[in-house]
This record gives sequence, structure tokens and C-alpha cells, in this order.
Amino acid sequence: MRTSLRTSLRSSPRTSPTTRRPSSGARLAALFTGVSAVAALLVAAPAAQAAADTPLRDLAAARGKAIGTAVTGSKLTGTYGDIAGREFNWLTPGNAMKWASVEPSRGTFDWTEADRIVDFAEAHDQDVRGHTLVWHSQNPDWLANGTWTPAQLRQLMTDHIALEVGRYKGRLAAWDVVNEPFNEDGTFRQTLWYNGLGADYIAQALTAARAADPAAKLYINDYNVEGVNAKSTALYNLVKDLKARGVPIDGVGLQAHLILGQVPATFQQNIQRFADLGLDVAVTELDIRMQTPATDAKLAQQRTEYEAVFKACVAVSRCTGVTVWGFTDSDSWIPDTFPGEGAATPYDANYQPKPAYYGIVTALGGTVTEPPPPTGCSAAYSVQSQWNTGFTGQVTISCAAGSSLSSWRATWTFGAGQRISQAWNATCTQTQAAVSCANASWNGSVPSGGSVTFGFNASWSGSNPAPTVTLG
Ligand code: 9MR
Repeated sequence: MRTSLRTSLRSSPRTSPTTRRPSSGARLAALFTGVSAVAALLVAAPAAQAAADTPLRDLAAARGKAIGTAVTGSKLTGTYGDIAGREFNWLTPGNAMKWASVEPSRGTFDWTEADRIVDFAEAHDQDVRGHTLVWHSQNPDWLANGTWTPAQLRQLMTDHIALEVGRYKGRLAAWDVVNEPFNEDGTFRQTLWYNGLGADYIAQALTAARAADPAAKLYINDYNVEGVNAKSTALYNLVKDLKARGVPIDGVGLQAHLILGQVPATFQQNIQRFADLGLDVAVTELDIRMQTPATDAKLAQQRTEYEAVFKACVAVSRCTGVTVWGFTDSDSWIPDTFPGEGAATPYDANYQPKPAYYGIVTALGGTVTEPPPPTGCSAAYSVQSQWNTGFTGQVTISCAAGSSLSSWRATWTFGAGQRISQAWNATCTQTQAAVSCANASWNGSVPSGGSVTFGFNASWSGSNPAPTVTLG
């Protein structure tokens, strides 16, 4: 018998039933099959429930795991905000808490975006992972280019930690206190901190963080430490030594910026060896990049690899969970840093779940059923960004294999008084609530298996519900 997690969680204060809606463009439906640990609490549902109704965060919570995403604070509205709030139970500010972001000039602070993310998380019953306090990168110029004595440097570091951790005391669940301290060969990276203070900067930073917020879990975070290798062994030896010395350290963060086809075979074994030291392990920055364009075959492989990473975490009780480094391909660092690569996250740039999303569902105990392949042409509506009075919307018209269009018209009815002021890549007219957008001269043709996109700016007030778009 299938049971519905969603039904059972309706009584939980963590869950807001009204926001639990599937993404309209989901090509796959997932079904939750029940988890023994919570089975006693579940209310049997009369019939199988489409797990498009079961957000990832509920599947993860049923396994006692965190599922997080890095976010950009200014984007936490519209469809981006809806997905971030609905699917994830942890957030990490992608950049907003880095030193260059919060103190661009010495003594001048900007907490706007960091505060926005923490507020959003609290409003959505999410935990926040602070990122990051002591790093060699994204430091303000005044700090990076300054000349400091060791005593001054230590004071700067501990003051920064006291201020930032103190600001969010009691509100953040964890901090990446020290980020990326190692070279690939396991030697310490030569940084501002290491060069000025020696390896003990790590213990000093952790001690300062514990003093500023005794409740936050304190982590050291690094990349290329997912498998057993020289770098992860250096991290292992470091945290073992820190624990032996009584330095406050609660966990290690394995970033997991992975390349398609290169998930380390020793991932789970590596998580386990850190766990066996009595430490928590978090996968903190997962993405799996590929050469673009993405193909169905690459996306299928990516799905398998996302599933494998999540399964490795699920298998080790001290693995606290997995955070993806951006949930949508439109908010990923990969294309800028690795030209020609991308498609690294679980949602595409139009906020449609990719096969990788369903790999996560499977690893978290949901069941995925494959619907018949799509036919015909359809339109997907999304809000790209939203501000107090306006928003930018986007409509993508896609044709499945075997279908095509030589011209198109997309129509919808706004449900809350929204008004279009400007459109591009289409000619739009609006009569009261009714909107009609015809193709421009250059994009009427949508080939088999292809898509075209148009955008618009519009006003809104009160609420901004997404309409259903009809293609004619
Ligand atoms: O996602 C971040 C990106 O927007 C920044 O430009 C970049 C600068 O280094 O940092 C990215 O996040 C990094 C994270 O803070 C630490 N691990 C590596 C991530 C990717 O570079």
C-alpha cells in the first residue's frame, strides 16, 4: 500500500500545504512510497499520490537529511523563490556572506542580501548554512592588498568572525568557518591567513566562531575532497588532530563540484571515514557539469550520478545532507568559470526539473514513474525576477520530437490585475486581463525537439499568480 507523506505532514508545523504544488512542466511524476521510520505516523492515502506533490524537502526530512541550495538573495521572488522555498530545507548564501560582500570598504558594512536570505529562510522554515568566514578568495581589496603584522591579521580575522557570526547568533545552523585550506597534494594552501598566521589560523578561527555562537555547527569546507585522495587525507588528518586538541570542530564540508563521469568511486567510503572520527559530514556545493549542449544521454547519466551522490549521503547516518550549488542552470557559476560547460544543476534555465531532479527523488526514497514521452507543442510560463511593483516574465514554447510550428500565438488570462508594459521576441496585446502574444517575424518557426522564448515586463500588486498559457 502506498502512503502519502504529504498527507501526513499536513499536521506538521514545518509544512505549508498550500505551497506544495508541482512544477507545471514536470515531465516525470514521482510517487512517495513510504519510509519505515515514519510509517507509524503516516495516514494511509486512498490512492497513490503523485509525488510531484512531495517536495524534495519532505522526502529528505523523512530520511532525517537536509537538502539545501545555494541562493542569490536578490532572486528570491517569483518562480525562483517559489522553488527555493518549496523544495529545500536548507539555504546557503552563494556569495552574500563572503567578506567582500559584507565589508567592501573597511568599516562599511552591507548586510542587505545576507539578511534577505536569512529572513526568507526563517519565513520558509529552513536552516541556513553560513558561507564563509575565512577564505583566500572574495576578500575585500582593503584586506587582500593590505600589509598586516601577524597580530593585526589575527585581530582582523577574529573581529570579523565575532561580528558576522555574532550578528546571526542563534539563527544559523552551521558555518563554513574555514574554506579551502588545502592544495591538491594535501599541503596547506599559501594564503593571506596561512602565510601570516601559520596553520594555527584554522584553530583560531574555529575557536572564535564557537565563542560567537555556541549553537552553530562549525565546519571546514573544501573541494576535490569527495573521494579518498591526498587532499581529503590531509583534511582527515587535520580534523582528527583538531578534535584531539579539543578545538571546536563539528563537521567537514565536501563541496562536490563534480564533472560528469567522474564521481569518485570512494565517495561513500570517504564520508564514512570522517563520520567515524565523530564528525558530521555535509555535501555542501554539489553540481555535476558537462560539456554543453546537454543531450538526453548526458542528462540521463547526470541523473544516475546525482542519485549516487545522494545515496552515498543517505547511507551514512552522520552525513547531514546535500546542498546543491544553485538549483537552476540559470543561477550556476559553471558557464562563467568553465566556458563550454554547464547544465550542472537539477533544474534547467526555465525552472523545469531535469532528470537529475528525479535522481534525487529516487535517492531520497520517492518513486518516479515515467509518463509517456511528451507530444505536440506546449508553453511554459515563469517569473524570472520580481520587484515591489513589477516583474519580468518569460514564456518558452517547446515542441516535442515529431511536432513543429511555423507560427504561434500564446494566450493567457492574468488572475490578479497584472499588466504588461513591454514585450520582446513577441508582439503582445492585453485587453483587460486577457493577454495575447504572437510570434515575431524571426521566431515563428519552432522545430521538432526545439524551443523559442519570449519575455515581457509587467506590473503587479498584492499577488502575482502564474497563469496557464494556451498555445494556438
Ligand atoms: O558561486 C560563487 C560564484 O558566484 C562566485 O563568482 C565564485 C567566486 O569564487 O564563488 C562561487 O562559489 C564558490 C564557493 O563560495 C566556494 N567553493 C567554490 C564555489 C565555486 O567557485
